Amino acid sequence: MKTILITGATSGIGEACANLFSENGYQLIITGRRKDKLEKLADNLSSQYNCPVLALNFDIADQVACENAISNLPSQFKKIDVLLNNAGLAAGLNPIQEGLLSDWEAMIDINLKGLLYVTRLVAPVMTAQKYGHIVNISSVAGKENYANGNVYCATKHAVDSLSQTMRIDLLQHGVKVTNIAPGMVETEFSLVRFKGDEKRAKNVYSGLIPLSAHDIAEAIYWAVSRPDHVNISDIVITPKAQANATTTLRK
Ligand code: 8X3
Repeated sequence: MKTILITGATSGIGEACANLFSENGYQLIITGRRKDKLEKLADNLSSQYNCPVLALNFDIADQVACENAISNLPSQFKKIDVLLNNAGLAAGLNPIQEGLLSDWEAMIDINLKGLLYVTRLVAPVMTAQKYGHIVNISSVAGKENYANGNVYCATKHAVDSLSQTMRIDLLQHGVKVTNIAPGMVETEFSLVRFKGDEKRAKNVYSGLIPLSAHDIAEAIYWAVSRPDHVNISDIVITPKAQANATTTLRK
């Protein structure tokens, strides 16, 4: 049975992937900060798909917590086939001169440092076993820049860059690396970015059909389920009504 470790599995793309990978016979290691949601998801997955699930409740921005959780995995979960670096967030949408330091720090700590902490712990497992697949969730904001996106765009550009360099470093070890760059996906993303302002969050997707988390999960599952000799390097995926990070068609 293959094992996938999914960070930020309690909602959105992470949760959709948890469902899709369990449905396809994987056992899961799911991580998240929200204990209740994480445990509820673990219960649902094991009862619905009858798959082993290990729920690890910690904050990936906390390096010691990452180490405690991931370096002490039960033997059944020690062999990790796929690492899905999904945990991430956008906090605020302000011009650079008005940005909140706490927002910037949250994005740098989770989107970038958290991804690195987890990767640093899991990549040696994969290089030792001489196989594995790391999937990094970046964004169209990692390919382009938009007004007020400043630090969010910077973190996602960094993830895009890391995907490219990880692929080089891990090449000789038989470990594949895929970068996923979604456009507008209707999840908690905008609600988190706008600090719970539901009207503003809803407005982001008004007049168009956004992607669902399941749409992205399907792309990820497709990339991971290619034959061993095939590496999908990068997938940019937007709604039909979005041409790039800043151009949308609304009705
Ligand atoms: C999410 C896509 O365009 O809102 O990363 O930044 S966007």
